[in-house]
Amino acid sequence: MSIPQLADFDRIVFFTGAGMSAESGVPTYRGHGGIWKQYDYERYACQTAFDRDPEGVWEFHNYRRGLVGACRPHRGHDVIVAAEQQRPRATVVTQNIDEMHQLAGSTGVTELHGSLWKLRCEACGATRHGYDSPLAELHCGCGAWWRPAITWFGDMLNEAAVQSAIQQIGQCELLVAIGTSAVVYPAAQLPRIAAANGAVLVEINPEPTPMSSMYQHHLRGPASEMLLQMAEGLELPT
Ligand code: BV8
Ligand code: ZN
Repeated sequence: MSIPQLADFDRIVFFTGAGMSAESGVPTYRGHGGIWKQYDYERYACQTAFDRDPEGVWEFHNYRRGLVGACRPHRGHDVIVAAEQQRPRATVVTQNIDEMHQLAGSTGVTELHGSLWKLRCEACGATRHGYDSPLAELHCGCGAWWRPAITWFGDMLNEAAVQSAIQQIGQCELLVAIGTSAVVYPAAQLPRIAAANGAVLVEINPEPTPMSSMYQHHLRGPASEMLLQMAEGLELPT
């Protein structure tokens, strides 16, 4: 079966996971070099840990800011930006918190799990979006700890983000899932909506996933190369 070409579709959703950022140098969560192999999320990346040991959680999240802050988008991100600019409606629904899509120039990004670069104060409701790495001032002006505005395990997802994702995925003609292991819910089940609506589904991942059987096309390789194979007819930045 020939590889679907982005230029042949008007409404496209790119559904991305950590594997989309792997070639940028951002560690994935699972598999080889996965960050959960080095750091137990129950100690460093969940509300209970934050309530018990905010310093430890901030030490880990400043470490992540340092890691991610040194990373840059790759050619696959450029393909997605070109599709956004040259197709009537191409958007990104991402599970990632690294803002690599935005750094590449994507403007239609829905973050299902928040952002490493966003903060919120649970005491006064203040929010902050900045790229300080490390974050030096760990307390909000009201004196409470800043909390990374990330959806940790056990957190409810941001309802507006989920509803927006469902709307985009429900209307797309092509869904391209890139670099996700499809094991974390409720995000993992969102592509099912596109399948139910008869969209064309492409899975870009060197490995199969529990959701692979739902996809008509499986591009078993790295995101940058596989996205370039879908980009005939798109003008890419030099
Ligand atoms: C929720 C941000 C309601 C955080 C993440 C018990 C208690 C509480 C909850 C649960 C529970 N049991 C189950 C749950 C639900 C839980 C869940 O699904 N757990 C799973 C593990 C079973 N979900 C939740 O907790 C969610 N909230 O359900 O709220 C609730 C509340 C209370 C109680 C019950 C229910 C919140 C989930 C969000 C967690 N936050 N990230 C942070 O970063 O610190 S999860 C994290 O993993 C990512 O955000 C992502 O969403 C998720 C999956 O990761 P992937 O992106 O897929 O990355 P991964 O490393 O796994 O895979 C990389 C893939 O890329 C691989 O397939 C690899 O082959 C591929 N790849 C590698 N290189 C490349 C490549 N592909 C292409 N190119 C390459 N070069
Ligand atoms: Zn505050």
